[in-house]
Amino acid sequence: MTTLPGLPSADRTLVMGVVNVTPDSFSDGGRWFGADAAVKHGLDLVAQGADIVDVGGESTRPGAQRVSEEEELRRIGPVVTELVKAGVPVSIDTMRAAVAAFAVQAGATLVNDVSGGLADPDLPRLVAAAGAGYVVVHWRGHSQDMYSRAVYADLVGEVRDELSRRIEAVVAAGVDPERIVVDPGLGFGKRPEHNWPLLTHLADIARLGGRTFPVLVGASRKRFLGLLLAGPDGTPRPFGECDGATVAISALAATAGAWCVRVHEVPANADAVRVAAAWRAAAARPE
Ligand code: PMM
Repeated sequence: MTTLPGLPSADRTLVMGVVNVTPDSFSDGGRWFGADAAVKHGLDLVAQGADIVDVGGESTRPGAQRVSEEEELRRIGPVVTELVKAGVPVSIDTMRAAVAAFAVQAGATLVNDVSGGLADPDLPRLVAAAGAGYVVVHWRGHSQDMYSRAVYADLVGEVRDELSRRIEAVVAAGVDPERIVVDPGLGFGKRPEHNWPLLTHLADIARLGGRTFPVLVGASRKRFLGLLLAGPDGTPRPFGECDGATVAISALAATAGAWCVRVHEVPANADAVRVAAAWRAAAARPE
């Protein structure tokens, strides 16, 4: 498995546990809104097997309105600070340079930018100066109007081309290519049916501009899983009941060589990436 400087490494896919310090996130909004609850949740995720904790203060669910920078900082500040103090590898889920600047100053080692540097042009320069890792996510616009842009003639080709252009831009801003992680951005500017071919082409998404980048997969509790598991009357399965499907995706993505899976419920996903590692090792051994 690829090792990124300053980040945990293992001979298996890593598990990133999610702490959304928001009242309205996609799947767990409101549960960890207070700083104390959020810190405790992050520590619990590590105890359950998370390798990295991803802290976010702004919901990106479809239709979500943006929060102010001050409010985002107020939400994530104490959580990042306390988790770093406790020795937890922290990733900051933000599209804002000022929020990332606070977090890396406090000791976060990965900046998870779902806009791939498009939302705030100062963010890539900040990541470069801090020497942090950078998750470059495929994205076509803010959540209010994300589906209007979900039109593709050649889905995998367009996602690869757009990711390549974002990588060129962030490298031009000074980001070390060795510290870049790519992410197909499941659900971001994607209709439910778009997510599946991206999942089955992770190796193609990893190979961009002559390099192979580590890949992060964020399928956890997303709407396309709820739709897959809809009841007989077509009602989507609620988010909280999609963890089994998330675990299946983690096993498959890890078997396909994903660097990391971003999940809300850690224990079964931590098992799944270990199963996948054993599977890959056995497949690589001669009989
Ligand atoms: N998805 C969400 C938030 N952050 N970050 C990355 N890198 N990849 C993702 O797919 C991703 C992300 C939205 O999910 P949530 O609001 O349910 O946590």
